[in-house]
Amino acid sequence: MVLKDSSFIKACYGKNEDRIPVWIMRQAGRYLPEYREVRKEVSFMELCKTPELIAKVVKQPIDRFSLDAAILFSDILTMLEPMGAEISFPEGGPKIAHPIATPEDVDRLHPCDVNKLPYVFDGIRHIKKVLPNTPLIGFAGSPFTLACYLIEGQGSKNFDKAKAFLHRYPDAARKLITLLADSVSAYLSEQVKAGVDAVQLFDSWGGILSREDYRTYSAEPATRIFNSLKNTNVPRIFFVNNLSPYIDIVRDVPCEVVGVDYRMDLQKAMAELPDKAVQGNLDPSVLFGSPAHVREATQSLLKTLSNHDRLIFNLGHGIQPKTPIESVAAMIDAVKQFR
Ligand code: 1CP
Repeated sequence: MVLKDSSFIKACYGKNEDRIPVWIMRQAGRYLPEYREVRKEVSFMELCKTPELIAKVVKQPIDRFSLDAAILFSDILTMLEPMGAEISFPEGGPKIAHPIATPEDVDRLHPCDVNKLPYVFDGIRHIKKVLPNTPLIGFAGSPFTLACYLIEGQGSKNFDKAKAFLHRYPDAARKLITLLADSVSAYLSEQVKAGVDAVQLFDSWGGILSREDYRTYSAEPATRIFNSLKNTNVPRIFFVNNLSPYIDIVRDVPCEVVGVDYRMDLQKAMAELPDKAVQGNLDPSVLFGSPAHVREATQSLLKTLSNHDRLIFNLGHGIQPKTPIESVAAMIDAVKQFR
């Protein structure tokens, strides 16, 4: 099958009349026993740096559930290493040594040299060999999301230090965001050259900003990145965690698809984004219910929508590590049966 005729790619352009495509954010991960098996042998970093293993774990959820798209296995923080950041992934989540605290720390970072990430692009080529008929999504973190980790040094609930940095050092903040935006552009463009069929920008933390700051630090850099990818002719997906307060701003960001988090009414998002496809947005915690409950919740979400031609079904955020597999299967089956 030519991939541009797949339900996933057609839905990205709002032209899907077939079955509704479905994939799951974080679909290759710890809720899968076969992924945990691989992780018994190698650390997360080693996994991200071994192209054969990348392809193996990307294929796992596709083999198990026949999902309609695969996603590259890596992390949003991977590209920060060649920029000069020291990253590690201990049990409790990622850590960055010597977080950014001053404008001088920003000056110490370099633009991302994509030649230092050969395992990512080799990984993509390996995935295309083992999954030639499944659209493959490449990805990167949004500049503000990456800045959050660079400044905070780790995950956080509100990323207060990162927000304070924007206002304490506005010139350095703009410099950092522009450096990250240009690095993300180069990184995604190289992923497309290696063979990905779509790209997703994860704006996981832009949703903690005021509207004014969202414009400056999320929407503007996203626009810069997506404009740079325009001629690649792959669909561009913008996942915005906490979309609702900014949806009128996001409407003007040049992308084909907006990923909607679980807090927002999906029909409302579709109505307010008439020229875009939407991706989402079942609450990941629904999957902790029984298969019958999950089936019902999936159908009832789908029934609220007036247009299914520009829908890519997904969760409204990443799947959680303890999610029961039977519920995942029930959700996917309910989507596949719907049309
Ligand atoms: O133990 C393990 O196996 C590591 C857990 C893990 C995994 C499986 C991490 C650490 N990252 C990943 C892979 C990953 N991360 C993927 C590819 C797989 C897929 O989607 O199937 C992707 C797309 C990401 C993206 C990512 N990493 C985001 C954006 C998405 C989101 O959730 O909003 C973010 C914020 C991260 C940072 C990160 N990396 C890992 C963790 C646990 C975290 C979150 C840390 C935090 O904020 O507390």
